[in-house]
Amino acid sequence: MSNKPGNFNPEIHVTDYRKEFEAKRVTRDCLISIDGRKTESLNGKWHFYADPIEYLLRRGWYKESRYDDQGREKPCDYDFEAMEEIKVPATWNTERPELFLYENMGVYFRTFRYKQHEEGERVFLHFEGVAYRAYVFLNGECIAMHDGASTPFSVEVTGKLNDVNRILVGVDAKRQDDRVPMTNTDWFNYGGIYRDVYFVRTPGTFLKDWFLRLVPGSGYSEIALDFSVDGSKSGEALLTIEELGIKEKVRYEDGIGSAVIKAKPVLWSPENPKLYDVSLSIDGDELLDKIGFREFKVDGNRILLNGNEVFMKGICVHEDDVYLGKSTNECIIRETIRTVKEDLHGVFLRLAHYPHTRLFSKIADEMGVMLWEEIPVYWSIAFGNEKTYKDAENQIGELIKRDKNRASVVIWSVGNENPDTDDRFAFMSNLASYVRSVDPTRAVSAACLVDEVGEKIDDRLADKLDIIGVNEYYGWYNPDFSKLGRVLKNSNPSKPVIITEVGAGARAGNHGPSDMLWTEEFQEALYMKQVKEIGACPFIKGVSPWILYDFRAQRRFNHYQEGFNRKGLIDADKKTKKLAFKVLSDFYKTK
Ligand code: GCB
Repeated sequence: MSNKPGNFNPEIHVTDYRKEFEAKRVTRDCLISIDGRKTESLNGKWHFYADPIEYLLRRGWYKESRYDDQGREKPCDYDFEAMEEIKVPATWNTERPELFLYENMGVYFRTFRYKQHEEGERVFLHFEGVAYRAYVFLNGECIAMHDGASTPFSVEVTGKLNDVNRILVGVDAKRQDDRVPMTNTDWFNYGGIYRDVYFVRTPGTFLKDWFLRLVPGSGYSEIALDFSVDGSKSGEALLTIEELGIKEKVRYEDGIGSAVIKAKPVLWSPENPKLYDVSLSIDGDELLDKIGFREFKVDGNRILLNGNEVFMKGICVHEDDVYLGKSTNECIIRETIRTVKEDLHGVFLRLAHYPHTRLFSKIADEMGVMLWEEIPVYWSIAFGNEKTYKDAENQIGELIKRDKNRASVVIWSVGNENPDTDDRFAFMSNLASYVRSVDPTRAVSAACLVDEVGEKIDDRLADKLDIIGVNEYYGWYNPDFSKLGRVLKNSNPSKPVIITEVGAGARAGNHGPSDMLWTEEFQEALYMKQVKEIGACPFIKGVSPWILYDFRAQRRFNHYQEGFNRKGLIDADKKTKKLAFKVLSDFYKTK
């Protein structure tokens, strides 16, 4: 039987309506460098409505076509200007009580003015973070679709702008098993345009991307530069680092240029986070940044920063705030890094489990703390699904593009606590190879699980990593603390190990005997036992306990948790330190 066309109404009967928009996918290849560029903000109040049945896409509301072919007005069900207003950037969950648990599509709308400044200028819309999928429409046309909740994307809109422009963004925050992450996580699934939105103007020929770093193994005496130019095939760029006496002309052909330049920079480190003012210019365009130079490498079981062995005294942190959700700000980031450096005597932060805002690594460069950056290849994602792989690779590709000039970023993590299956092995090995192919100046790692049957650190992925991350919760999920000693004794890794998670839940202010779960005393006692074992193990070269602050999680509902994971050393108020904080701080002070 075939369909009877007369009774088929595309507006209500088509089910694969997303396909045409998926063809507009933007990836890391579209991302442009905004270093030193003047941005024109689109933050502020946008109109917003919840669209769980996706009529924006399904019925083509984005076209705003209000009249039929004969000029008669259609009975339209929308008026974007009449929708209530909501803040951008912000997670909608923290903006409206009724949206607290909303995980579907939310539609954002605003208008903005544009006036050409220069003949031949190009214009790019830029989103720093939209969770999870964004469909972007400009003046009635779909211009972009982007997947990935925590990485930036750009889309060129040259020639598409009027004096007044209508922009609509459909934000789909659904959990799906083929996404990265999938449906099951231990953090809150915030939705919305929760980081900055702006547009930037560039000349017709502009610098699209650049990568500047110390050449590994050059005896700290060479700087390598790679860059790409859009709009012209060949020409000359000028690299200037005045403080180092560098003014180097570099040719580019086919839009690509590279050079290795002799230099003796003061090396960046947490103790001395030296940054240099750097400029790269071509005729009519310039990128500017403050960049630090350092060498981070693994040698046998040792981790070396600028040739000196370091113990990675760290802590994990989520991008989560009681009031702001997954949005954050400079004040919070500065106070986080200050707490780690001054109060905890640490030098390292694991930014779990997805890319945090670009501001974090900028401030970390300046304040001096080393970073582990990660993509949410978390637990059991769809390792056998090619689409999922592409999404993951694009997320880490966008992250590397965004942060590769940050001296503070020393480790790229390709995942967390994944099962040691064949599909996962292939998926994450490919990710590790991809990361190495685009950035040879950092270590590749992942937070792995212990082999609980063999009682040792043994994960097939370790072969593909530079540093083995290990999450262990002996004394908490596994009450048999003595197992940790056996695991460490049975293990003989050929690479440095960082204990990437360890911890216990405690409600701030809940006091009692040290064998009573959820008390600060229990957490304190466990930290004492843990740091003793960890500190004595020769192949453990760092630790980042779970976690600095309590954070919102949708699977934590007991009397003490009340919607929060309580393993923080500091309460969700980001102020109240629990007893265990001092244990870790004392350990780091003397280590
Ligand atoms: C883990 C996960 C982390 C969880 C933590 C916990 O192993 O990597 O995302 O939040 O344990 O508290 O259970």
